[in-house]
Amino acid sequence: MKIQSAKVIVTCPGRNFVTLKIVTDQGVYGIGDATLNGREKAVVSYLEDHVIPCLTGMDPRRIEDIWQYLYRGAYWRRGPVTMRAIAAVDMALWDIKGKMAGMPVYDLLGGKSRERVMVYGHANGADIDETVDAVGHYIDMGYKAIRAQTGVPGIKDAYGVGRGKLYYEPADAALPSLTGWDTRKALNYVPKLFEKLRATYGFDHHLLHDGHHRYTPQEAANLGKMLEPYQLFWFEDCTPAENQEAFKLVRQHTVTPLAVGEIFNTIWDAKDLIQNQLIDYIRATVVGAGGLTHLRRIADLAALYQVRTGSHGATDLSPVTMGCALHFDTWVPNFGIQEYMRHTEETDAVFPHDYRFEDGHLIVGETPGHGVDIDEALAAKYPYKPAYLPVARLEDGTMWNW
Ligand code: KDG
Ligand code: MG
Repeated sequence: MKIQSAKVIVTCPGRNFVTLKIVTDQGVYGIGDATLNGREKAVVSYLEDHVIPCLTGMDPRRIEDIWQYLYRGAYWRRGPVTMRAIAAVDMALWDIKGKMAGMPVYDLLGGKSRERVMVYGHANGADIDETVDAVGHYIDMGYKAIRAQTGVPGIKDAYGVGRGKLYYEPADAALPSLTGWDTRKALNYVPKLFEKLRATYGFDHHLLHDGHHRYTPQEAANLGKMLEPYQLFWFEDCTPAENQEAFKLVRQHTVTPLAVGEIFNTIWDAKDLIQNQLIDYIRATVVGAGGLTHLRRIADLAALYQVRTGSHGATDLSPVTMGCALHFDTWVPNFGIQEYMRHTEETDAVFPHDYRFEDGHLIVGETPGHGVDIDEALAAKYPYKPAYLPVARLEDGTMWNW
C-alpha cells in the first residue's frame, strides 16, 4: 500500500483553515488539520514544499515510522509550523488506518474509557454583569463547565471578550489590531467577577479562567490566591511557560488548579511542569503537538503525575482537530475536560462530522476513521483571507503578551 498523492486545501468559511488530504493507491483517503492561526501560509508551504514530496510512495500504514521520519529527518526539530505539519500527516494517517480497519480511531487507540466527554464553553461580556448573563446562557444550554472572561474598565479590548455571544473569534483583522492591558486593573476586577458568579449561580458548575500569559509569576500567584474562595476548575496560562520553573512560585502560593499548554508543540515543553507537579491540566492539542501519535506520549507522562488532559479547542482548531480530539478524549485514561468553542454553520458545512453535543458533553461518532470529512467543492467557495490575532500594549506603549 502506498501514498499516491497529497494536497493542501485552504478555505475560509468565516475563518481560515488549512487541511491536508492524503490519498492512497487503494482509493482510501484521510484528512488532517494544519491550521496555525495568523501564520497559515507558513504551514501550507512547509507541507507543499517539504513534506508532500517525501510522503509520496510511502506506506501509509507506518504511522509511527512516518512520524519519526518527519520529526528526526528534518534535523530542525519542534516549533509550531513543523509540528502542525506533522500533526496534519498524523491525523490523516490515523483516519486512513481507521477506514481500512473499519474502526473508529478511539478503538485503534485502545477503546473507550468513557461514554462522553465533558466540554467547556466560552462566556464573555464587556463587564461583570454581561459576563454573568453570558454564563447563565451557557448554563441554560446545558454546559457543566464554563470559562468566564470579562472586559475590564479602562482596558481597551481585554482578552477573551468577543463581539458575538457564541462565536468568539480573535483573529479579526487583515493586520493585527491593537488592544490594551493593565495588570493592576485586571487584578482589581477579575476576582469580583467570580464572586458574583458564585453568588448568582452557586457552586454546582465548573468555572474556568484564562490569564492568557499576561501575569508575572508573582501576579499569577496573587490572582490564584484571590480566586481560591470561588473554587475554579482551573486558572489557565497564568504566566508564560517558556521558563517552566516560573510555575514553582505560583504553585507555592495557591491551590487554585493550574492549566497550561495550548501553545506547546512537544513533550519537552511540558516535561518539567509535569514531572515537578507544577500543573494540574495539560492543554496540548492534537494539531499543536504533532498529532495523536505524540499527544498520547504527553498524556502518558502526565498520567504518572496525576496531571489530566484539557485540550485546547478554540475556533482556530478545525472540526478535523475536534474530531480527533474526541477520539483521544474518549480513550485517554487521565482525561480532564475538553474545550469546545463552537464553529459557525458555514464551517460545519465545509467539514461534515459525526460528533455531537448533548447535555454539556460531546459524544464521539462511530464512523471508521476520525469521522470528519471535507466538502472540497464548498471549501473552494471560501478563498483564504488574511486574518491576524491582535497584539497588546501597556498604557505607556510597551509591547505585552496578547
Ligand atoms: O489562536 C489563539 C486562540 O486559540 C487562543 O487565544 C484561545 O486562549 C485561547 C483559549 O484558551 O481557547
Ligand atoms: Mg487559552
